[in-house]
Amino acid sequence: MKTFHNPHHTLHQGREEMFRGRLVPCHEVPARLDFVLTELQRRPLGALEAPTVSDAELDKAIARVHSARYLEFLAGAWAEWVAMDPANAQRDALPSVWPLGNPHGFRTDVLPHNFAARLGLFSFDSGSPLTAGTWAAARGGAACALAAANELLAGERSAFALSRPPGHHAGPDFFGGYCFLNNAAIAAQVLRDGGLARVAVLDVDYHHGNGTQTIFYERGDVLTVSIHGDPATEYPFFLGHSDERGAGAGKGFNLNLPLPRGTRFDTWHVALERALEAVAAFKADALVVPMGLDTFEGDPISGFMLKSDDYFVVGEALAGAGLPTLFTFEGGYAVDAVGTNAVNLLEGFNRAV
Ligand code: Q9C
Ligand code: ZN
Repeated sequence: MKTFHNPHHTLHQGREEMFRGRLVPCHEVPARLDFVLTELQRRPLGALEAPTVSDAELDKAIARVHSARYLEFLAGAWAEWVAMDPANAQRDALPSVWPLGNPHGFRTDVLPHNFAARLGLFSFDSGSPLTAGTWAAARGGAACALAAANELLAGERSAFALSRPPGHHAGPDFFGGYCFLNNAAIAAQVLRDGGLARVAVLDVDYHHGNGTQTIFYERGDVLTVSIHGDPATEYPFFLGHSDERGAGAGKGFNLNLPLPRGTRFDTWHVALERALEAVAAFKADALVVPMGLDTFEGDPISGFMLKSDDYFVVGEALAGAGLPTLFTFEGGYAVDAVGTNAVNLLEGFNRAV
């Protein structure tokens, strides 16, 4: 399994996020990726390289998933922020006003001139600071996803897109949940455009993959499945319930498997088997796994009880689908365990193929 790592990830380094009523140091830190890299050097799974994709190919892949006005905003946001006040160069931009969705009557079709208003229009929480290097880092992550997808299209059994910031909460035209560009969705779409008829996404992050669900909700060619903390109590709260089954041509092609906070591996594993049955019934040509390690018992912001050794079993079960498989790197905030847990999962996969 080849790993494509994002050499630009440290350019995104948020200072603080709004958390339970105060600004606290960001949970999503560069060290997360460094721990995975270190563990991969200790227990190699295959070649470890930076992606080499052309700017044109990359722009095209990103634009297949995200709207033009969102991308234009994201690419220019930091320059705008600093132009407003040179002192802003020392602070991150955090949204604080949002247009509630329908039917609350606020308009989202008119693009405000005001920067803070657009920052809110294109986001859904105050936990995801936009920084000087956010765009460059996120773009580097999309390049990893694209390179990994190309690897599968070339006939490889698996590939790993190792990047941060993560992606699965980012939607067609919004950021949030520490995510700006949806790497898993970009990879899935590249696989579709490369000729695969059906692609399944199986999201194992603790948090519901709301961005990916929204991107593919009305499509029957990409199955989205997510196992996550019940949104009744867990972030992102407003999506991820089991009655969300897709709409229009996508009806029947979204599956949510919410589990209560406190869930242990035996119960979690039953949900994984159900998810894999759905993937098999869909007759997918490839599998994309947004790999969050925040299901770990030691995670500081999550509530499942998986242990480090359980991730070997998760990897093995995923390999059992028998499909070309692409992994992205999503959550996981027990920083000093995230490398072990990620590589355990991928090693479990490798052993079983
Ligand atoms: N102010 C991922 O695991 N926490 N994202 C609440 C809101 C957000 C997690 C903070 C958790 C996001 C990729
Ligand atoms: Zn998560």
